Amino acid sequence: MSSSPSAASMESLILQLHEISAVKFGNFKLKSGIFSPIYIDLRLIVSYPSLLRQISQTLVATLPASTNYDVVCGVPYTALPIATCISTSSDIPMLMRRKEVKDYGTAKAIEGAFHHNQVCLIIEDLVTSGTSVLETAAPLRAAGLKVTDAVVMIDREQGGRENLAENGITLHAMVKLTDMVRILKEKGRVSEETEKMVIKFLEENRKVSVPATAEKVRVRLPYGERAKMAKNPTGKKLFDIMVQKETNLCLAADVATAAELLDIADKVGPEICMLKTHVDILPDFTPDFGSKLRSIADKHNFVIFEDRKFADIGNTVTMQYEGGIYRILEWADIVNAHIISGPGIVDGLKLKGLSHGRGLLLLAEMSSAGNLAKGDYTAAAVKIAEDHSDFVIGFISVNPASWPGGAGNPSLIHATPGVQMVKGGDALGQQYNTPNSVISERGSDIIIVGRGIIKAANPAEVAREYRLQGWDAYLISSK
Ligand code: 5BU
Repeated sequence: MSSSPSAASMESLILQLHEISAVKFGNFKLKSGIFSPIYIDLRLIVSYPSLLRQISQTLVATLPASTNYDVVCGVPYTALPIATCISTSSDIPMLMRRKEVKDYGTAKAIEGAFHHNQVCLIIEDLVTSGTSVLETAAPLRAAGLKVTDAVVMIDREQGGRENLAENGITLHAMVKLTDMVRILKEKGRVSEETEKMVIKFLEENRKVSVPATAEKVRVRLPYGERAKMAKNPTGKKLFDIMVQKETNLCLAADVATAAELLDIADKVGPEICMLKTHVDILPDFTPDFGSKLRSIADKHNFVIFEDRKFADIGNTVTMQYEGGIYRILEWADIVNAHIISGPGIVDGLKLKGLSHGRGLLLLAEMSSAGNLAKGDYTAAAVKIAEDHSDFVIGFISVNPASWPGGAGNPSLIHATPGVQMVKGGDALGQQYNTPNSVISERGSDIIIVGRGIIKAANPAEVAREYRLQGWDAYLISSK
């Protein structure tokens, strides 16, 4: 049970925050880019344990008694110690959201034990636009948790409450910025002039909007809705197939011969939305391979993805795509490319592929240990995809929920390799996550499974099991 914090305890807290210089007056640039006459840095509170304890108690008391929650999660980093205090003193378990996922292959977006449909209270130190709360809510929701309330120490009254309400989150604030400044003035800590400057600033900056990228991750749209948004015909077809066949499984058909590949494609075909090839590993490749695979793809309604990983300059990839022995352009609906050579590679592939209705996946992340596709590199892939969304249908990703702004534009698809029923890896750096982790925790759309299926005694049966696990994970993580 909670009761509203008393005016006296609130005043005392505010004065203490001012005393430790967690609240400063001057001219400061905020995270959102605007300049403010007041700056609040609550990171300092970890140095004052008694203040930290009082703040945590007051935050809990701020919540209406009717607020229900099973777990708490602090927005990293400042609110983490506050959430920890609340967790230990209220005996409510805590979760942690990873802000930077250093090793995309093994790390989870959410740490801690939880169940599907549990309610998670978000704890934050300061809310301006509400973006940080939304960035924490997105992976929690993607993991199947419910997020309905957030409690914050200070509400800057700059649109955060409204932005969060639009996303189904009620904001409870310990104190509003104007009330805080008024109390500081009443207690002789700041001048009337300073108070007026702060009020004027707030009036001029009533609404700080949420960046478009943060908004896009709020809701995981159903594949069917995303099919309508896709600009590329193959991207649209892929989403449509996923809905029709209730599958987000891609088979990585890394078998020894073309004959075996055609055989497994026919057997596993009913379970998959996409079949991935490495055509250059087939010793018995013949020019009619493409047309034979195409007829199996048409029979079972899946798309063909040649995992060619183009990486050269634009002019060279046009020839590699169309020519040589393999004539990939003729039979592969989808190919992929590294962006190491810059956006010219997309222009080159598009020159050949677009008129054939083909699509391209960009390698934004990789599944292997120690790979270099992360951070700015991943962000560059996102930018190139946005600039070429008529041809780029999405990404090879490993943990899109952890990207700044989350999985991003819903018209683009995420396909993730490195999937098996149990976590682990191989001797050569491959790292595996489970279908549920990939789809519901990491926010991807398609699981790419190779050895997990092809080495099984009965690949079709095991593929069915992967399909069901992948589809279940999709159902629980979308609304
Ligand atoms: P596995 O047998 O499930 O480990 O096969 C994974 C497949 O996905 C294999 O064909 C790889 O070439 C491919 N792959 C990958 O594993 N990791 C990546 O980052 C990319 C592709 Br891109």
